Amino acid sequence: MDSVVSDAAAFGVPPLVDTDGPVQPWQTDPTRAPVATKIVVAGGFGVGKTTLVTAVSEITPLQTEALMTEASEETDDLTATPGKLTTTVAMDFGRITLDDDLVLYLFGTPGQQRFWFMWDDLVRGAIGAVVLADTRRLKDCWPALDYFESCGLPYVVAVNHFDGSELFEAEDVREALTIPAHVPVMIMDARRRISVIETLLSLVGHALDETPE
Ligand SMILES: Nc1nc2c(ncn2[C@@H]2O[C@H](COP(=O)(O)OP(=O)(O)OP(=O)(O)O)[C@@H](O)[C@H]2O)c(=O)[nH]1
Ligand SMILES: [Mg+2]
Repeated sequence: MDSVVSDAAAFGVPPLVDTDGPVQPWQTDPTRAPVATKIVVAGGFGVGKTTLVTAVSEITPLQTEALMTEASEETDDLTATPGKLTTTVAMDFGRITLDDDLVLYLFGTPGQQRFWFMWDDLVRGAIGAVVLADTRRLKDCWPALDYFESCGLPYVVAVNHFDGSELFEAEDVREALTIPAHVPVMIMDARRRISVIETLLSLVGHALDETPE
């Protein structure tokens, strides 16, 4: 399996001033104290986690994509994403600054079941998670929902609407997945920056609501 780690340095503590991406006010002004938070992006295989992190990151995202070969044909169902050539084998990492001082570090999980052992490490210190879902294969997000329910991490459900698939109302998805009423469920597009930002803002708001004073 050929694997590519595009920026191994980002596995460590992210530098305050990155070598790429626009310089943010909090990086150069010592009087500003940005609020840095960690957010996890989870969901089933090929649902769009890497796409989401890439669409919104202001730095070149770290990606750990490996080419998929015929060897994984029997385990990885590509029916819904025939154009998919690679899969995440460790994590995605990106960063976005919202409202000048709120810095979100995004950690995308690998979708394949054989890499789920990494989740415990990836979620450590996170304020919340985005669970991506595809209405053509809703059950693929059950393990992520179960995981965040059982560890008590606040999460939102973001339905990544793929072109050509039937468009459902958020409330229909809530009912199908039996998501509790207080958990936000939204229809979004992981390829569109503005749509991803709306999803992240919803998660931050929800995490604040859930966090005891
Ligand atoms: N049409 C459409 N295609 C999408 C969308 N989101 C992702 N894709 C495509 O679907 C495929 C899957 O995207 P990835 O972002 O690699 O999915 P992933 O969840 O990171 O996959 P794993 O890491 O392998 O679990 C890619 O070929 C994307 O180009 C979407 O909203 N609409
Ligand atoms: Mg991925």
